[in-house]
Amino acid sequence: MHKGTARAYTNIALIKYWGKKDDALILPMNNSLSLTLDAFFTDTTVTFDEQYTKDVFYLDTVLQDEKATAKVSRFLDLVREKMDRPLFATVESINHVPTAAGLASSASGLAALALACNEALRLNLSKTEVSRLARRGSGSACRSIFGGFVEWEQGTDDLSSFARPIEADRFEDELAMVFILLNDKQKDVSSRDGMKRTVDTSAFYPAWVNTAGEDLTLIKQAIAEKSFTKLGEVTEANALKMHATTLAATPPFTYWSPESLRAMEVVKSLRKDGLECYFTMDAGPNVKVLCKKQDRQQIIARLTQEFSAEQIICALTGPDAHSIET
Ligand code: 2P0
Repeated sequence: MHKGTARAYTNIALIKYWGKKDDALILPMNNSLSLTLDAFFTDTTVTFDEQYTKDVFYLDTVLQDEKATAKVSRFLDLVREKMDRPLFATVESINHVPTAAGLASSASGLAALALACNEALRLNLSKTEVSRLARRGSGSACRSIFGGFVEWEQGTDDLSSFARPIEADRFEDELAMVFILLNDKQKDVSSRDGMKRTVDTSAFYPAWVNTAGEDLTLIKQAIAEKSFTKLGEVTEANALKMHATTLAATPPFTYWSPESLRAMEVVKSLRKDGLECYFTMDAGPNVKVLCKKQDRQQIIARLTQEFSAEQIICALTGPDAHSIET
């Protein structure tokens, strides 16, 4: 029996990953840059055993159906390529995400699974190699191997596409991300399908690719200068640009709901009142608010005047993914 357990934290991109140049290898069209967060994480135990006759997957102690298990099996196949004698596995994942938050994250999930496999099989992969492996499961998972600010270098092939931490002289410790939870329903268009449709059909997509590099340069300057204003402005603009590409896709779609727009307006009004904060959004209606850690209580207080307290969750910067002794 070969058993390993690992914990990985979710991450939110400030410069988004949006579109692949290689669907099979999950190579992105542009570099992305994220902040790893402490509030949401996944603990995964994987056990490979000679006795097993198939892969089995439990999520939050519930046995998963064939479809969910097949996804895990496809990832395990990549790991089995590294084994002399391939074995089936049991995967047990616990998502430490507030219930009904709609934030079950493939990033923390696949990052924890990749690292747990490394532990179980004593593969002795470097963090870079674990990041590459996690990327094959879900692109954004490669960033969850590291804490703090993380850049995913797009690369040109399987070897050169991985994430690495960005040295920021502890600037990341001055930040917080406040989540406004607006909808916990399954989304209509998955991020995987949404980005593919956008790459294939959106007239705005070339503009996204052409300007992603500039946005990355600007945000790295902001980090180097520890300029919160610059960091926030680039973050917000980049998110808006990503979401603009979906409106020009065929058929068009958006992840925004009326409540998302309301939340964005609230963020703008907080800013007008001198509480500096900026929004970002991903492949769903929830709005995430980037702010200074020292301002977070005031911002939470203002947001709870507009939304219910259960809808507001605050995260600080999170650490590297790590193995857990069982
Ligand atoms: C991101 N998203 O950078 C972007 C912004 C969603 C919007 O990474 O197909 O689940 O498994 O590589 O990683 C979500 O996409 O997609 C994502 P796959 P993934 O965080």
